[in-house]
Formats: sequence, C-alpha cells, structure tokens
Amino acid sequence: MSNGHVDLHQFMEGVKRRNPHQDEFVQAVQEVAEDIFAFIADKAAYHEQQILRRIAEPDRVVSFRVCWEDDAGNIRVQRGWRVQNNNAIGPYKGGIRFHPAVNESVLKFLAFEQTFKNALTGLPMGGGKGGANFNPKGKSEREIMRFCQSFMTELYRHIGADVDVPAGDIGVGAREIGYMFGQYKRITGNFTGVLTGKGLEWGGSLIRTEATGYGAVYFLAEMLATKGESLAGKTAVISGSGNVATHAAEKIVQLGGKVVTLSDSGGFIHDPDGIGQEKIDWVKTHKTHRRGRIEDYVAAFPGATFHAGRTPWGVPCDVALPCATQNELLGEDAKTLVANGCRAVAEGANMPTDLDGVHVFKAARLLYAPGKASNAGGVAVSGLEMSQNSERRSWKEEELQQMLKDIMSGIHQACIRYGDQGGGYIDYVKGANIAGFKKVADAMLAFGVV
Ligand code: NDP
Ligand code: 2IT
Repeated sequence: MSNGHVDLHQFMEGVKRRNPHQDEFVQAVQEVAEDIFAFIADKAAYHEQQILRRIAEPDRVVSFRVCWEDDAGNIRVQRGWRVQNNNAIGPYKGGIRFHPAVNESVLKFLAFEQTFKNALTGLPMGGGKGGANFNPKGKSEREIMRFCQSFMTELYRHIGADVDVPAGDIGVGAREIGYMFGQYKRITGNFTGVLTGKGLEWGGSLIRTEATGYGAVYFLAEMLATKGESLAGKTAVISGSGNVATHAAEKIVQLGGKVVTLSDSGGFIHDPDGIGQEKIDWVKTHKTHRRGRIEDYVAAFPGATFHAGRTPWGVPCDVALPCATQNELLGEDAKTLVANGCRAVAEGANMPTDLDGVHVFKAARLLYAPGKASNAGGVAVSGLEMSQNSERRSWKEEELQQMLKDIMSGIHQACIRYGDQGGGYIDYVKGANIAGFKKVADAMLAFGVV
C-alpha cells in the first residue's frame, strides 16, 4: 500500500494544520518542499517512505523552565528548548540562540534548516537547534553566567558528544559557551567535545569564530566566478553587526571589496567611504565586547549616517549579505536590490529572505545563495572541532583554512549539480535543497521505518 501521493498543496496544508501559529517553521518547510516535490515526482521510494513528512516532524522537542536570580535578587523565569530534528547522518548539531523573540516555531525552523545545511557540509552531523527567550541586552556578566548555568543544568541530560552537540548563535558567543561548558563539566565530570565554539585553551578550534562570515564570502566569490567576476572593486551592503556580519565584512575587504553598511536591531549605518579593517575592529569591540549600539558608529566615524528603524537594502550595491536574522529582507527589498543592479546575494543569516523575496530573486535569475548553503562554514568548522576533540589534538590554522575553503567549494559544486537550469542560470536554492535532502533521505531509507 502507498499512502505517499499527496501533492505539494495538500502536503503544506497538513504541515500548517499540525503546526498552528508556527509561521517561521511552515515557511522553512515550504521553501524546501517547493523544490523537493518536483525532485521526488519520479522517485517512488521517497513518497512511499514519507521521507519529507518525517524530516518535517522533529525527532523531539524538549521544552524546559529556566529559573535564575537577577542582581536585584528577583527570581526570573525563562523558557528553554532543544529541538532535535534529525540524526540520520550524525549526532544532532546546531546552535543555541538567546533572544527575546525565540519561540518553538523559530527553533523548529532553524533545526529543520540545519538538517539540510549540515548534510551539505559533507560531514557526519544531524540537525538540531536550541535556545531560550532570554534577552542578554542590559544584563550584567554575573546574570549571564547564572542564566547559562541554569540553562545547562537542564540541557546537559539531553546532549552528549555522540548525541547532540550545541554551539553558538544569536546572543551566544565564546563567553556563553564557556559558562555552559563549565557547568556541563561540573555536573557530569566529563571533559568531552559536547559543545563547539569553545575557547582555544579548552578544546576549541582555530578559525571557528571567523568561519561563518568568511565561508559566506568564499561562497559569494565562487558564485561570481561562474560569471568570470571577482569581489575586487565591488560594493557590498551587509546587515547585522555581530559575529557573522563583521567577519563577512572583514573577508570582503581582504578580497578587495568595499563594505558600505552594517546594522543592528536599531537601524543601519551607511559609510560611503567604506568600512575598512580598523572600523570593523571598532564595531567588533563596540558590539560584541561592550554590547553597544551600531548607532554610535556615526560619532566615531563622522562620514557615516545612521538610519533608525530601517534595513540597508535600499543602498545601491553590487553584492548583498543579509547577516542579522530571519525575514529581514522582504519581497519589496528584493525588488529594490534587483532594480539597483545588485549582482549577487549570499545569506549569512538563516532564512533572512522571506518567501516573496526568494521568488523575486529566482525570477530575476540572480546569483542567490540560501543560508543553508552559504552560511554552512560555521557549522562545518564546528564539525572539524568535533574531529579534533575526538583525536585529542589541534590542527594548524592553514590546514583548517584550506578545509573551510574546500567545504564551501564542495557545497557550491553540489548546488550546481542539482540546481543548474541551463542557459547560465544556477538555482542555488533548488540545488542546496535537493543535495541536502538526498543525503539525509538515502540514510533514512537504509534505516527503514523508525
Ligand atoms: P550575533 O548575536 O553575533 O549578532 C546578531 C546581529 O543581528 C546583531 O547585529 C543583532 O543586533 C542583529 N539582530 C538580531 N536580531 C535582530 C532582529 N530581530 N532585527 C534586527 N537585527 C537583529 O549573532 P550571529 O552573527 O552569530 O548570527 C547572525 C545570523 O547568522 C543568525 O541568523 C544566525 O542564525 C546566523 N548564523 C550564525 C552562525 C554562527 O556561527 N554564529 C552560523 C550560521 C548562521 P542587536 O545587537 O541589536 O540585537
Ligand atoms: O546556524 C548555524 O549553523 C549555527 N548557528 C552554527 C551551528 C554550529 O553547530 O556550529
């Protein structure tokens, strides 16, 4: 008996019905399903075994209370989650996000996307994501430490070096990973590679900090090379001013491009003189270490202007890198970028472009890389950190740099393999979705109905 022959519309109606009020999750599934339904049309096994339906149902969603005490002695209660989406090709792997807007829908979309992204890296990692609706802004160092410890006091029982390996994401960097690793080690007594993004002194990997932003720019350069172009002399518009945005900016500058914008949740800064390495270093210190606002950039560098409450997509550019958060680049923004002559878009963030925007970029046949392809460098180096932890040794920077470049290049090749539409147009969304899906799906077929 085959019960798998629903069409795309029926499939999505089911996803919506089973996941009420989870718009981000439904959006991420739809973006993948649009390509996968066409791919599996003539492949009965994937239908009969309900593979996409199963990938779109997380293996489990763990939700828990996180209690902590603030500096004034008030008891505060947050909600924490770990979404373990799929471990067909390796232990669950994916970041932890601390942001007030975190909810189950956001983490389910991120864990779903992560499953395909991790498959694309070629490394043995399944997909997961976690986080809490905790706002690190305005919190003291001690409050952040106590929150991380409390979060790990529940999370530790669900993770493990061969089970589920979390890392950083929005609001979680090396400092938070340190507090969480310290608490894990204290509770279990185990010094293992249970988290990635660790400090270099205690099991971390060189270039993990830079890997997502650098990798996104390597991917962008690969896309431009298919048209015989390079980043030299190109003007780049970037959103965000955190880990991914600042390292993407740094690599653009190293490759001879000019970065003219950065942003945060307050608005964007436009610096027509270019945001060079010194200015990027200022942003890193100001945003990451001092937890400041991007708005303050204009006082430090008077040639720039600040645009409150706005995203930077109206600034004319050759290339654009959305590196802040989901749904920050809408259909109208995509039209503006295309009208202004933008040649290529590489997503550093996860699902920064909404579905309308994706359709605009596809229709314009733009060089457009979805985050699951172009931001995979971060989790790829996390995978290399896991290998180094298992070997109990550290690899050299040059080796890791080369491996990151090779992995990004391999993802680019995989996108071409399944996304080449002929006539010089590569649909990178389709290529990434199919290449990621196929690896996970074929593993699931091998396991039978589990
Ligand atoms: P950071 O916390 O270092 O920086 C986040 C940046 O995005 C800040 O500038 C922040 O501004 C801005 N931002 C966050 N939420 C919003 C919002 N709702 N509206 C506008 N701006 C916002 O995070 P990362 O740089 O690590 O992550 C950025 C993106 O990249 C995320 O989508 C993440 O999932 C993705 N990513 C990260 C990887 C990594 O290795 N870190 C790997 C792959 C993808 P503000 O300071 O005002 O909050
Ligand atoms: O979205 C992502 O790929 C990350 N936040 C990094 C995940 C990881 O495990 O390094």
